[in-house]
Amino acid sequence: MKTNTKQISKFLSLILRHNPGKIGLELDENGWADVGELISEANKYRNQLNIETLEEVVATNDKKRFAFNEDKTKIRANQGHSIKVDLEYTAVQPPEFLYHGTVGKFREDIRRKGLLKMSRHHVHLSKELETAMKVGSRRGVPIILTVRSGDMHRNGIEFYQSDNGVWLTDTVAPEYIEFKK
Ligand code: HQG
Repeated sequence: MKTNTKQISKFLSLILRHNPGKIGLELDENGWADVGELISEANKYRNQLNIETLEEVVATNDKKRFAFNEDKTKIRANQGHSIKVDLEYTAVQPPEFLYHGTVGKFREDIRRKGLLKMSRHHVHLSKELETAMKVGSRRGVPIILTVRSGDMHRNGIEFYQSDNGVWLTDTVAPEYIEFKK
């Protein structure tokens, strides 16, 4: 079956992370939407959304953006929300260094203020350099910042890992960031 999974993924990101009200949907406090409700509300706006297409998107999404609960009656985004939801993360010990991909025009602001979560719940960091390169490339020529996450953790700052492997923290103060050049 070939459905337009990319388009559905974008639509689900909008609804499950940012604006469920757009299709009259409500998420519970942990970010879950009822699958039946999502399908019926979404189909008032778009065609082709059914349990099979949802399953396909959950299984094949390049960044594992979405997850079902155990009996597949509920679905939520794994991270990236701008609306307030409690994803019940537990704090975990980070690796010694994590990377953040951004672009040169933000460098001076980040040097002064550190990494801020902007419109998301957390600052997003990755263990792999390559992932950070991809994240930065969304905005132009990427620059990579190295975050001394081990030092942050030893100083009592908490880190979380989303279900799809993104490292999350509240803010990264400038003293923990290594700027090349
Ligand atoms: C920058 C995508 C100025 C920050 C990606 C970034 C990732 C500052 C932008 C995920 C700043 C925020 C997250 C400061 C941070 N001054 N700029 N003090 N602090 N910034 O999109 O990390 O497709 O909210 O460098 O693949 O780029 O949504 O964060 O450029 O995993 O699943 O402000 O989003 O995943 O941008 O990306 P974002 P991000 P999804």
